[in-house]
Amino acid sequence: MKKNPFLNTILPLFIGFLVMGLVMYSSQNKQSTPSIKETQDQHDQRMAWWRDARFGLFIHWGLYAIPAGEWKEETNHAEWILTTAQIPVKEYEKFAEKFNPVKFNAEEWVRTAKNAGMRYIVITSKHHDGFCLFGSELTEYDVVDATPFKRDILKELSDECHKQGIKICFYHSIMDWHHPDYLPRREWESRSAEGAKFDRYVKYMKGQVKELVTNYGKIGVLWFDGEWEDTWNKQRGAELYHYVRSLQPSIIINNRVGKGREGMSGTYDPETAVGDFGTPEQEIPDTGLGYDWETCMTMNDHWGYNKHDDNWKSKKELIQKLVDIVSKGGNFLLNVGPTAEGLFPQPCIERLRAMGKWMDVNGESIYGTTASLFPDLEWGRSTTKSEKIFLHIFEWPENRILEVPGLKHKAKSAYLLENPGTSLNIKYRETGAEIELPEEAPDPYVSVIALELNK
Ligand code: FHN
Repeated sequence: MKKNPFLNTILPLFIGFLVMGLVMYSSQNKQSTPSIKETQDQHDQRMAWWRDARFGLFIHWGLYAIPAGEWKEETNHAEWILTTAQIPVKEYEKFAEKFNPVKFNAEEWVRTAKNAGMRYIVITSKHHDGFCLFGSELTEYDVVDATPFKRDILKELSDECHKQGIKICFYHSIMDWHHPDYLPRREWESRSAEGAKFDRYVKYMKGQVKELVTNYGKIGVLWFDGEWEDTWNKQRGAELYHYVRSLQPSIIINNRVGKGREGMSGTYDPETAVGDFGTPEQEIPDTGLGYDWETCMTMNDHWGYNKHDDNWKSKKELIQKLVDIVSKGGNFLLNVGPTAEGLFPQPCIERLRAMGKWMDVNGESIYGTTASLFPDLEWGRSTTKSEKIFLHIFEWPENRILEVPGLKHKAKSAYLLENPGTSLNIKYRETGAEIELPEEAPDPYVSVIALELNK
């Protein structure tokens, strides 16, 4: 029987193309990851360790530690040096050949954080420069493939965190100055954007995020950043939030995954924007925010290592900032920028040691506490925990009388947290209470009084 050319060639081809088109359409418009719903109780359970922790270590580390802030005659650069010194990507990539932090010791880093009283570590898995501190299957531009060091830093650090019982968390930048599909380009660079497909970059980024939350065990927080450019939007943020939660349902994600953050204040509307906590940066809000929040801050003026930056905050300042933040119901994420050799700068070690010494004595007034019950206290701050009120005295009153306006709670005992054997006398007044203090403040930075309340 004579073959019908239509039935035997054209129709099958047409059907083939039709099926292929449908498959491609559905994959491009695949339903985003379904939103993960949780009750308030489930949310509170998920946030519990983070709210209890109150204090964490931020680590900004990468190729930028090699120039250490210097470029030609300039000395004020840091993790933004590719952009602030307008270094072409091909030139910046050469830093990778020199990245060999032979003094990096994960056990030492984790122990230093723990001894400082920190309960979690957030380290840059990839900053804006696109360089990965982990071995990624999706790029060669990472510490395993591109450097003489060849070791997976995040693997060593996460293993050590799991071993020492401290949460490991990753900072991951949405903005990527290296990947050819990331847009927009820097306006000064000559690298063509021809052929760049932002959707293909998002696929790459989601692939790396999947590597981070599946290859390194239980992760505490995914700390996104670099979300402010117009190519990123609310829908992509929501999709990424739910995608990450689908991979590790108990993970916590900051509000920089989406577009809800209001600048450096880090505030947002948790009802309408994705993210589990607000992220004030280099600032402490005047009051609590009515939702979970964490202030991130440098110890000097740079996130990444700058060998010339000696503008270190004092031990007293850092301890008082921790207390101020926690008294307003927030967490403190304090940053270290390690050197290219893999060491914490000595001034950081000294400050972390002093904070740890203070936390050894006074940690009970920080961990698992909630915000102060009192409005402004001229002499210091306060935190609360079930049947206790803690009073943090920054300025020891010369007359040895501590006035606590608004204190109505009857305390069955009042004592110096440093010496629970002390018993301080409280007189209740119309407007509050007065506590008689010993002559000398027990702590050079912040002395704490505990009030044990009647049940
Ligand atoms: O551009 C980054 C900066 O380098 C640093 O990582 C801080 C830390 O949160 N975040 C961005 C600036 O808001």
